[in-house]
Amino acid sequence: MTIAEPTTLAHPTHLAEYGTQPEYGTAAFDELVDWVNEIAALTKPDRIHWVDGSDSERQALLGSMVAQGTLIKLNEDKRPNSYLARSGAGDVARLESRTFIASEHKTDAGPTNNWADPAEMRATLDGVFDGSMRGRTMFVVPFSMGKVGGPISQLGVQLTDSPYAVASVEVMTRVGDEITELIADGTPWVRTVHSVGHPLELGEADVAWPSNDEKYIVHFPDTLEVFSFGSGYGGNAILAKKCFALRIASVLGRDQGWMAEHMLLIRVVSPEGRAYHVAAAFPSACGKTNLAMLRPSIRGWTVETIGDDIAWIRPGNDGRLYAINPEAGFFGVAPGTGESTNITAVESLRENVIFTNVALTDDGDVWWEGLTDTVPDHLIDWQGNDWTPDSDRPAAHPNSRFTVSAAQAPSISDDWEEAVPLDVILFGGRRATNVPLVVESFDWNHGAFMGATISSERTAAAEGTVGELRRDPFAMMPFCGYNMADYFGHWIEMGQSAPALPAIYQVNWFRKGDDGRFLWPGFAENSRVIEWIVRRLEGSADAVETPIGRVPAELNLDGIDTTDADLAELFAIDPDSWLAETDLTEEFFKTFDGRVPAELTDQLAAQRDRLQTAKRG
Ligand code: GTP
Ligand code: SPV
Ligand code: MN
Repeated sequence: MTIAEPTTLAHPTHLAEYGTQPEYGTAAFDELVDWVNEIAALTKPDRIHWVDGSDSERQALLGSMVAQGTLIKLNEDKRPNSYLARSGAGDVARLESRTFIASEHKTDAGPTNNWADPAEMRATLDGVFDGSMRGRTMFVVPFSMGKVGGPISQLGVQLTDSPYAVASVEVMTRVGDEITELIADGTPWVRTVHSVGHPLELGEADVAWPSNDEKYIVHFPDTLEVFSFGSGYGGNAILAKKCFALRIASVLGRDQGWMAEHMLLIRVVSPEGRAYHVAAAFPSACGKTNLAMLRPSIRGWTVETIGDDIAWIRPGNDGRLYAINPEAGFFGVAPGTGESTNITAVESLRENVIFTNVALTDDGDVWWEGLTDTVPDHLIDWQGNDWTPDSDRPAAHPNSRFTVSAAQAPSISDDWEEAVPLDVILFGGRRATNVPLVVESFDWNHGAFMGATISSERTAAAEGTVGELRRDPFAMMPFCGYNMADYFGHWIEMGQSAPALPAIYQVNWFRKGDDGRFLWPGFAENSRVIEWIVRRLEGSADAVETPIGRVPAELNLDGIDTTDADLAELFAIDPDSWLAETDLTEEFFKTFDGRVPAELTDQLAAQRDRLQTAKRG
């Protein structure tokens, strides 16, 4: 295995023959060119490269990053066409504290977002972006979220000085000339600008992972623009993902009567061959990719993957809600993804993958905690240091990730790019206590209340103390582009706009016993919960009413050794802790200054009544 030495060339020759500006000669295309030139005048790159999305261009781009030292090419025999990137230690996750909603009015951002005055923020950004691309190439990346030309799809363009971001956006979205053509024809598009914020002086050598200590991830919801500065990592740099497909799209959805959600999307097929579509909102690193690739442990059931992170949902003419996965790839959490937990993901990663911040094996392959039961004797850790099982730190960063095209998952649906009618919506989070394995809502508004009251233990997907419990309504706390209380209201309204609504359930795979062990085996066994839900839809499974919703009268436990005691603990509902939780929800709702819809405060009051009745016994 050879690791290329970083060169001092800012512009490796690999890309020289690519990147010329196309010509369309329409007013709409001129508008794009004017914007590109305007951003270039501000950021002052050495060169502008229009990305055409071709395979040969991609290979040249990857080659330039290997020459530069940003990517390490993995062993071609073990992991064909795959690469490892190592980010700087200060650039490893989303930064919620540096994420801003610059809406005209502060109340339109709401108490759960960092608001910035748009005029002041524009002045700040003009300062930090001034000359920020000096010595670098600015790439113009036209992309489509949803299949190109699809009825629910949206277009965007990302300008970036990060070839790593370009290579990632190419996997996560659809990139290419056919998008530029649609833009030239007048299809609306969203403007996104990204700089790692590390300009190069003439002759200055580049570093493997350029970034800046100062970071801004800024959304202008009123003008549908995104500006991201200083980070090259994940959602901070792949602007089509959280910035556009959730924060900006949630605003479009509010205004146009649809929904942008942090949800996976699957098709469940029962042993009788009936298909059901399930969307599930879990906070970051709480099991979406795992459930999206579920390989049921119970006989006769299959699950097909449609999406693993984001769903765009619209009412159809038949009164049902239809969903698409707007993305084209998976940016998945590596640690904990292994043969025993998510074999489908492991099989999806055999080739054509960009790994970030995982460990490198001595034979030029990758490894992370949980990939295999046996731990290699020696590794190079995510920061490039020697590592052995005695080392007192993880070999892979807890938020290390893989970037791979969705089509490569063996479980992907044949028609995964089409919209599917939703039968079920799940809400979940990481809750060591209180929240049962599964609870059925009484109706849409009660289900929306479940979504609005999700709390979850923090993960490594963003900065903050891992394990600390925090509110994450609808798993959208970091991703809602407007006032969260108005978003609650939008959910209530959507419930009135579609008469044939999906059923809503709350799930929790993460409840622990007093001894700290997970009470539920999780992963493939989560299919048992899905089975009960499907049988409820079909009317053949029974439920028991509790103060917080309905729980299974019986769950299929054939073939697993969950004890009766564990099962009782998994479903235990303690009125006192739930009343305490209800008080906290009331406090949380109060932070919205009366903007929380009455339907949800009514749900809160009704739940409190039911809990008090239960307590009196
Ligand atoms: P984002 O990409 O950040 O939005 O995360 P995600 O929700 O897609 O998370 P993912 O499925 O990648 O899971 C993250 C972690 O949760 C991994 O370490 C998994 O091993 C763990 N996990 C997923 N499902 C289960 C489960 O059923 N039980 C337990 N105990 N852990 C799980
Ligand atoms: C998440 O944090 O929910 C992710 C990863 O899906 S990122 O794209 O970095 O936001
Ligand atoms: Mn996510």
